Amino acid sequence: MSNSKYEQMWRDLGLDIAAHDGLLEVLGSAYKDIYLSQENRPKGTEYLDFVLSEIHGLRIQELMEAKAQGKKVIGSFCLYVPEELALAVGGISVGLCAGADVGTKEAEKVLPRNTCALIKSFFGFKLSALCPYIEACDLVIGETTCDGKKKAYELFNEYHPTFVIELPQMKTPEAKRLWCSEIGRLATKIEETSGKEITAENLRAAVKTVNAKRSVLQRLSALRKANPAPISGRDALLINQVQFYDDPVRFTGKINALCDELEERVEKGIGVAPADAPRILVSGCPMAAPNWKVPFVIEKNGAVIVGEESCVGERGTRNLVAEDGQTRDEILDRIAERYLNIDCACFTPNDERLDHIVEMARKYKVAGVIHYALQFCAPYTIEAARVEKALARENIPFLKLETDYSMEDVPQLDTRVQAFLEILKQ
Ligand code: BJ8
Repeated sequence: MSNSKYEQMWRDLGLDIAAHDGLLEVLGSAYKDIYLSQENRPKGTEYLDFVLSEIHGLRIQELMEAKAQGKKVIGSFCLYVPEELALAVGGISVGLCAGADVGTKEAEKVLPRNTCALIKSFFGFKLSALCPYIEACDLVIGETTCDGKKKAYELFNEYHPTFVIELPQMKTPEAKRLWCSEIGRLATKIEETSGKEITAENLRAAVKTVNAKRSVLQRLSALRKANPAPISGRDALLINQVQFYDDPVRFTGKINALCDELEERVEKGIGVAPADAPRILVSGCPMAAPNWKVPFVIEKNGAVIVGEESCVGERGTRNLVAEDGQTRDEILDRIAERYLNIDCACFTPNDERLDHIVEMARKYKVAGVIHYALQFCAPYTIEAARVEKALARENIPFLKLETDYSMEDVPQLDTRVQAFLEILKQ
């Protein structure tokens, strides 16, 4: 993944070149072990290999070229931040990665050790000058989801311009009104940052672009109902991760072509795993790139992941923005409505999430659900108890994992996943 032709660009962005080279090396070898070692991958996954090989290269170059033309790059760490607004002003929306522990040491100089790995990761990337996406961002949008994130943004703002929107924690009519006004406040901020007006016309076009991207991800999900599964969970996760970085129109085209190929596979009964491989639904915290640890452990033990109830998965793609808004304000309201439907564990009550997990378990005909939560993530670790009960009522086997981004617990995860898969086979 390292490529010296981009070194000047990385220097200009202020990256720590030696540490960044080390990161690319580790990423490259993890990718080889976890992705390139898979057998019988669909040919369309070559797009993913290319994107990953150029993730800090060509894509960053594209961002820098766009910035040179006066376009703005807007970053975020959460699914509640609508990417349509940045697109409407001709900007680029980037879902910032927070899936590696390379900057943990630096992060822990500022944040308590018992902070979740995702928060330490984005802080660490910034403090260690390792992420060209963060450095390319003109503005980062934070949100009041969990306590850890919301307090971390106050500190993050001291290092990088950060604008925080208030996300309510309940879905009452009052909360909906607050959220609509927050989306309006964000729209104004993006207009100020870009020097461009958000109009009904450019917003409508942005909604169409993002809806098309989410529709193709829905198509991908539907194809995974097939048995044998036509694509691995690892590759499906990677597709869901890449959607946050790549150009949305290019991404939609490439994944549509990949889905055509998967459709053929389904017709011919070609799969990535045997038809009797245990089918698993993974549910819980988002797996931001390059966090591939748990899916690798699950699939290398002979199971196949057929769905992700996660922000990097179906939680982020199941809803589209209604396209019937006429005026700028109406379209902003439709956007607010769509995003408030997301069922993050930061909300209370959050019964929709329980319903969605059961619905997905049935839809993808899974043998069991593996709940994945990051250590110190109160919303998901606590909500896991309700998930377990909801699944027990339906007699769906459940395994709860709590982990972080280090590799130290891989043998332990391996043993627990193997034992769970044994039970599923009985
Ligand atoms: S919409 S899941 S992306 S908040 S893992 S930082 S919750 S302590 S990531 Fe999230 Fe938005 Fe919700 Fe999705 Fe806090 Fe938990 Fe850490 Fe988390």
